[in-house]
Amino acid sequence: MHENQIGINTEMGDGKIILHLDMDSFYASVEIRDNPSLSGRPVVVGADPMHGTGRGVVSTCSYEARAYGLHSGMPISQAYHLCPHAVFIRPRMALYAAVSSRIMQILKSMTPEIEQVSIDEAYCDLTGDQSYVRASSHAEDIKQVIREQEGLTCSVGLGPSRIYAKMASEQQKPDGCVIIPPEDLLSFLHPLPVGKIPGIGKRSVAVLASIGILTVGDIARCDIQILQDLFGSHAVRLSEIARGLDREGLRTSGKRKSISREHTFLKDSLSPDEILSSLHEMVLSVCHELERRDSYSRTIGLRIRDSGFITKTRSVTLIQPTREVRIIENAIDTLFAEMWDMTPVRLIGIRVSGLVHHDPVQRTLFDF
Ligand code: TTP
Ligand code: MG
Repeated sequence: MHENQIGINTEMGDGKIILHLDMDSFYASVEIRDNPSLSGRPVVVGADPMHGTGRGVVSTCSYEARAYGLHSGMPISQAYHLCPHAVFIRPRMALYAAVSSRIMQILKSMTPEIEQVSIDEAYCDLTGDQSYVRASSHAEDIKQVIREQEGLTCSVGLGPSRIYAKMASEQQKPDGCVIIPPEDLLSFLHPLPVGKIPGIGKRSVAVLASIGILTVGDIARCDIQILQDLFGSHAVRLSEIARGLDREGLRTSGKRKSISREHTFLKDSLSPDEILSSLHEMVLSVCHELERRDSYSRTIGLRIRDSGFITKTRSVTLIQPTREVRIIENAIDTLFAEMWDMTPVRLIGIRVSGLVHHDPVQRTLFDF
């Protein structure tokens, strides 16, 4: 391995880059896409208004309808009175579900890891892009593919945690793309009204307003004891969010974050040749999988378990993500030389993580 292939990546530290994506007026946009004569008109998807006597609610409505004060959850009769000339459509759930699953497939094919949280909303981990410049061009690519393949717009936000990414994506709807790197986090957060924090509903907004707390910045400066009296066990997290300290990533099992292989010897092995040839087979298999997923790995790990079931693991982080057999093999050989203490080996395993989805070299050369 080239000496400079090993090293801790200092460009990003441990900072996550999380993307939140939310389709714009989702059900209504699908209806408009399938019937372009509706474009530009107030469109309401929901219960039958029955000329103002209908029961049930608005599922969603186009942004043109929102200009009349209509919104999701509003009684359909009220929506009818506010905007009688709107086009009222019954929901076609099977259609929206099919569109949703194609959009999630696009996200899965374009990012190493996604967490779908509703029919039209998902988080993706773009940490592997290593910089907000690269991640934002990645985000624009995603928006473009969804537009081209599905004829729909979405809004995305990028930030150092899932909650900041979500707050960012909501900032510029529809068709927005808001990037909040850590250095801009406090100036983004502090002027926002407290109700912009997901989970802070109307009641909490009113309680906070009653003691003069109107903005996220006011929460950040508020004594934690006061927040504790109001929000109990949620106070600490709320305060951290307001102070820009939250770093929560995706809530997934992490299955797609790494690829691993392991092998247990029939008889504990003392032969470096046998151990290394088994490791090299695993490297080949991992590289095939990386290729199949169109991914590259930044962190290469080795695990050795001895006959007494003591397990040691160690990893190296490469400067450039790779799926080259030679580079990964060299990293494994180096780790093995460092870790093996010549005692019998029961099990060995390798794990590649820090997966990114694009060719890092091409990105560096052509995109920036
Ligand atoms: P949202 O993403 O909350 O709303 P939206 O996509 O319609 O509009 P926005 O541009 O503000 O994101 O919800 C996604 C879909 O879920 C929405 O199109 C319809 C459905 N939905 C309901 O059926 N009832 C509701 O109360 C809400 C909020 C959404
Ligand atoms: Mg939406």
